[in-house]
Amino acid sequence: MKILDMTFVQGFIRMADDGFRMGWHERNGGNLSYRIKPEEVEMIKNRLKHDGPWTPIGASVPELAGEYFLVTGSGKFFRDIKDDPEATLAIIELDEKGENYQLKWGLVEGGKPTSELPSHLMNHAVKKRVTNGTYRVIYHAHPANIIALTFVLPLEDEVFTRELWEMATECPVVFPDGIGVVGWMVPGGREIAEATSKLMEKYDAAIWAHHGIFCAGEGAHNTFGLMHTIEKSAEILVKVLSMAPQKRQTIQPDQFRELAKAFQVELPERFLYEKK
Ligand code: 2HA
Ligand code: ZN
Repeated sequence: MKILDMTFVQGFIRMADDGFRMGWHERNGGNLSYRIKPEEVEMIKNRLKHDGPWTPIGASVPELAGEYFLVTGSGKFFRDIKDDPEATLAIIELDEKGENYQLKWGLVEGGKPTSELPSHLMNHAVKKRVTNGTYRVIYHAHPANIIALTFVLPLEDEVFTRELWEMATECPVVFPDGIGVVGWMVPGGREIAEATSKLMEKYDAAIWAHHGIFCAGEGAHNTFGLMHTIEKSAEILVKVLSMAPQKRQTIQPDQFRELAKAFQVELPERFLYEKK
């Protein structure tokens, strides 16, 4: 089957283009990856190359040995993905140790997989384990309001989670486990990948201070929806903080507990602290 006709490729391209049109991907900002299902690999096998060099990932992910990923290319612009997927995207295979990758398709004008490949793959490894393989998408974007909040809120999981939950009633239902935050770090390497993947043990979203956010999910639709919900809530918080230093009224801890009961989600009590 033609690679570009595959449903997972179409969903990936649409998600990337939606993200661009949301304003989350200036220039080459952001990156996206999908862990391809074995039956999907089977359907495109005859259209893949198998003779390229093996290149170090920059991390070790034995849990993902032999798996295939569709990823955005390093330095490629999200703006171009829809018009030129074969030059901006790549399909890679990992070796039997999970330490090297081989290019199987894409990047026809040259290039490498995303500069954040270590973070993507380490997050995939964690999510594959903790979700029993159901999560397949990792998405990194640069949404302005989330980034803005990392300059004014304490960089604590509890504070970001609670403040974003308060901004829209649907938030605790969409991300009941909360959101993690890492302080500023150099992007692209193993260290930030380790910090992020540790947060992915507990959360589906991890904010990088003064940089952006990673979201994880089952498919393109849900993962985009999570990013969208978090950024929308961050936008409301930015507006509220711009209007007044203090909220006049907000959703209270007991109201979150009522919501949890009604929507059958568990909201960890550490996010429902009493404020002074
Ligand atoms: O330029 O977003 O974090 C791609 C990135 C790096
Ligand atoms: Zn980035």
